[in-house]
Amino acid sequence: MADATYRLAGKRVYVAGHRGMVGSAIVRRLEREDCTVLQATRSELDLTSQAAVQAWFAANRPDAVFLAAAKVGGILANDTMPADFLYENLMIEANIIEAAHRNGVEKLVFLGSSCIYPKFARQPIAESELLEGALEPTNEWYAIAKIAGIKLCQAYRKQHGADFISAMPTNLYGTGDNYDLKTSHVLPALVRKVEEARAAGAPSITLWGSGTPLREFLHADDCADALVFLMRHYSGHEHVNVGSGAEISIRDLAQMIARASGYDGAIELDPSKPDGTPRKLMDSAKLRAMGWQPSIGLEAGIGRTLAEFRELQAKAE
Ligand code: GFB
Repeated sequence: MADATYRLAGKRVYVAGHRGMVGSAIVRRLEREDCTVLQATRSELDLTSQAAVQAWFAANRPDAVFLAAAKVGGILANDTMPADFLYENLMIEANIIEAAHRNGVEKLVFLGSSCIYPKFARQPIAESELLEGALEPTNEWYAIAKIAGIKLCQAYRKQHGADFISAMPTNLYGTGDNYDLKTSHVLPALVRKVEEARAAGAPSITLWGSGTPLREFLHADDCADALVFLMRHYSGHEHVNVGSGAEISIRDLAQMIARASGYDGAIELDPSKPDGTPRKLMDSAKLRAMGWQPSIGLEAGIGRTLAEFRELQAKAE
């Protein structure tokens, strides 16, 4: 285990984005630490307003920050709302990082995404692949904003000695995910498609694209655990990959979800929808070497997600 570089005990810890999937997982994880968690809802604090963010930091004086607030979405949302993904994410991260610096925040963890890497990055993707090639066009807007966030942390570290670090999680899923088929990521979309097809006795479900892209999935609770680990144990210029190390094709993922759900219909393809990056497996050796590893396997995570989706459906009825 790496030496602790930052102690959370007795600290005021702001979780930006506490209503989101990762932010809410961080809040649950921090219940096990002896710290005070600070949160602000969207109506209390508009993170795209520089003045509002400065005022909130001056009034609330956090010691540490998890920057998990972001405009996020799946491949189609990224591809159809490029201005929102670029503008909102740049504003949120620039405002929070500058306010954290001005108000003496001791430690900040910025949350990025594996889409920061080139479309055809060498696999598994090491941290050193950043800016080595052209980005995947469907999500370059989001990727550019997240790369800017990494660079902001590095710049404040270099110029001001701020202990701001960046973590790059792989494709995430988990409690509180977005199940809207137009804007969601693939795993919650397939959970919804399979469950609805089973309930309706439908003969098939349809996947976007070719079904051949490979993705690596990590449960948001594992991600939150890794982020708390990094806040405590890592202080460095380079960002750190946070992955599970296991990859699966989209078609195999659909089959795994169908099996878990008890759905035996056919799986069809809609080639008019984009595939995105062909393969996105991160090399998380750096994090593993520090002593962290995930604890929720994909089958167990899908089981939990199906149960949570069924609960949501039951509540809605
Ligand atoms: O999860 P996803 O939207 O994001 O799509 P990315 C992953 C793959 O699943 C793509 C396919 O090849 C999709 O075409 N897919 C199949 C589907 N059926 C579906 C479906 O019903 N819904 C969705 N959403 N996909 C995102 C980036 O890329 O990943 C973000 O756009 C971010 O910026 C995020 O980085 C982690 O992995 O392709």
